[in-house]
Amino acid sequence: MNSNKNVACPMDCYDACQAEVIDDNIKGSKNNIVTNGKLCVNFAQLLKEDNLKTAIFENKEITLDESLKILSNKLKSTEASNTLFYKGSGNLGVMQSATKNFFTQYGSVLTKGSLCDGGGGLGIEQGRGAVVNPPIEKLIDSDIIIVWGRNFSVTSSHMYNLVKDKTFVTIDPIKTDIAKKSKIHMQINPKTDYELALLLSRFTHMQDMEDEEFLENHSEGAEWFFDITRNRPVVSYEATTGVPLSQVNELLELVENKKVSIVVGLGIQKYFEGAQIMRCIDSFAAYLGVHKKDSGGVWYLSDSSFGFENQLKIEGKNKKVSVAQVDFSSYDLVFIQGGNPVVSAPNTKSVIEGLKNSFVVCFTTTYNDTCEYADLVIPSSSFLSKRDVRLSYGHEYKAISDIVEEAKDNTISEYNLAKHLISEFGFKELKSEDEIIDYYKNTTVVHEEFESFEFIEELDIEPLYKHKTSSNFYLITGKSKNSLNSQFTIDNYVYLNPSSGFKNDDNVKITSPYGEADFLVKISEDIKDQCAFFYTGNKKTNYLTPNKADEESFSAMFQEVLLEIELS
Ligand SMILES: Nc1nc2c(c(=O)[nH]1)N[C@H]1C(S)=C(S)[C@@H](COP(=O)(O)OP(=O)(O)OC[C@H]3O[C@@H](n4cnc5c(=O)[nH]c(N)nc54)[C@H](O)[C@@H]3O)O[C@H]1N2
Ligand SMILES: Nc1nc2c(c(=O)[nH]1)N[C@H]1C(S)=C(S)[C@@H](COP(=O)(O)OP(=O)(O)OC[C@H]3O[C@@H](n4cnc5c(=O)[nH]c(N)nc54)[C@H](O)[C@@H]3O)O[C@H]1N2
Ligand code: SF4
Ligand SMILES: [Mo]
Repeated sequence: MNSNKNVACPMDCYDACQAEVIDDNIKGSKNNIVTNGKLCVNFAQLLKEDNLKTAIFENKEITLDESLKILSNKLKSTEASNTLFYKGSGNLGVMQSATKNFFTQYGSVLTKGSLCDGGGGLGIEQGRGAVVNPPIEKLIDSDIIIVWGRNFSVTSSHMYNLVKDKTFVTIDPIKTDIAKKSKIHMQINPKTDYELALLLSRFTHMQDMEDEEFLENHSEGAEWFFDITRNRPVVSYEATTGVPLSQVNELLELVENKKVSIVVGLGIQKYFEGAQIMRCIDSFAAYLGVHKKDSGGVWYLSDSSFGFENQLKIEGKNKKVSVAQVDFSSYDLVFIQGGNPVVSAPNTKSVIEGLKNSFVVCFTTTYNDTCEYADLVIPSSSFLSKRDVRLSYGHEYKAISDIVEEAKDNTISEYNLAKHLISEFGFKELKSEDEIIDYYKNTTVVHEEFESFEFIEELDIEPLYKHKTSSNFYLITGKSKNSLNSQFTIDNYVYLNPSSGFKNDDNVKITSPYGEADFLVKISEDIKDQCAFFYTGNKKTNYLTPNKADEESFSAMFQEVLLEIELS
């Protein structure tokens, strides 16, 4: 391995770690303040992955060249508008979108929305114009960190390390690692976060803690927002949110005259009205005056490419379909890159049925669950053999990747595949790799604060509890320390509270309006009663989830569902 070279962790993770090769070993960089010399277990697992060594066509091993010919011929003989380009987030380097450039020019259908952060992102955009996190220094300079629907110490372990001595408050139905480290844990009922945000705003007003200067000079609609908070008697929130008023008082006492940060995660927005819910939380933050202070602020999964011009983008008139609702069977050819929709997309049964009825190309580093349904598998080169730049959705530092290992035979990078196809079809060429990488390396985005905050002024959210029967369970999913979405060490259990009446190792059948699947039970006090918890990557969970788009952002809403559980 070449020494003194950079390696960016390619994985979909807030931390976007920078590594470097030292004496033939890959080590976390000490110069990157977030990475701070350490990498995680998932990085170690990534290095040990059994990457594809040959291409596969109709279950037979073939060479890379043969696979590229089959792909070109198939694309030439298929109507472009009957093809779909589907990109997952297995590698988040900027060079990954080279192929999207080709498929845009070719005329494929593309996807819109997200399986991840789309709803919440839209909510922030509606209030502040763009989804941008404050500089990480402001998090480090705060006194109190409210962790809202995010498993902060697990899903961004490096960001957590920078602030681990702060006082934490966690709002989560599950007793997560960070909840156990918190001074207050509000074990909230699922999909009631907007109610808690309204209640907290009401208490903020009752205790004269609102930021009058911000409300007068930097915002619009605060009175309308405050009106919504007054719609209901204060005590009625206790039953619906499951959060005692005493804890609400405790939180406000804790934050009074303190520098406050709120780190919001996916958990609050895996629902139909995810954007409205996020906007309520951001509005509470605005009301309390968390924005525009020297320290503190609100963090979410920011738009990591904000302020950069996409060097691989090309304008096209391509049709776009919601990624949550993709019907793979309606295309003659489906090209899947860096994704594993058989496990990660909602409604596994319809995903599999769809894939069985289309010509499926998987462009991937490893033979994943989706490859089982592929006609053609093209091996992507390892991240160690690709030049790239990794931007972060957690903080403002970028990571750089040089080539530290020669690409394995019969593998190809995303950039080279795109270049090859573009030349085959005589399309407009890509910029050179040097030019693209230099642009991202040399461009610094200066943080600009939003001008004015727009409060949410109307609310229309249908709570899940309204339709929940006493035998129903809420579906909750969250990331695991030992896996990265569907990659690495997968846990297929359903986790239930002891009050569920089930016991360890029970075989249960779980049913939802969208499908059913069998699971083995693990009992845990950490799970709130009436919740069924599954780690992300569980091979069965998405048999239960709706392949429908949320209200406004075309994104998935994995938790907009109620479950029935019985012994099987
Ligand atoms: N180790 C590891 N790290 C990862 C990943 C991984 O797979 N493994 N995945 C990466 C990716 S792709 C992403 S997007 C990020 C996401 O990272 P996070 O934002 O932390 O997302 P999740 O773990 O999905 O969910 C966060 C929390 O929301 C809680 N929750 C669920 N429903 C509700 C609710 O209604 N209200 C509230 N208040 N909380 C709720 C869950 O219990 C969970 O603890 O993590 C990244 N980092
Ligand atoms: N029920 C439920 N479902 C969820 C979630 C949840 O919390 N609960 N989380 C959602 C979230 S936040 C996300 S982000 C999505 C993630 O969903 P996906 O984007 O589908 O991610 P993975 O399932 O991890 O699959 C990534 C694949 O990319 C491949 N890969 C890795 N590196 C490269 C590379 O360099 N090049 C190429 N071509 N391929 C590569 C790997 O082999 C791996 O199989 O899942 C979503 N699905
Ligand atoms: S913490 Fe995240 S970015 Fe850092 S090495 Fe692990 S997976 Fe990669
Ligand atoms: Mo994600």
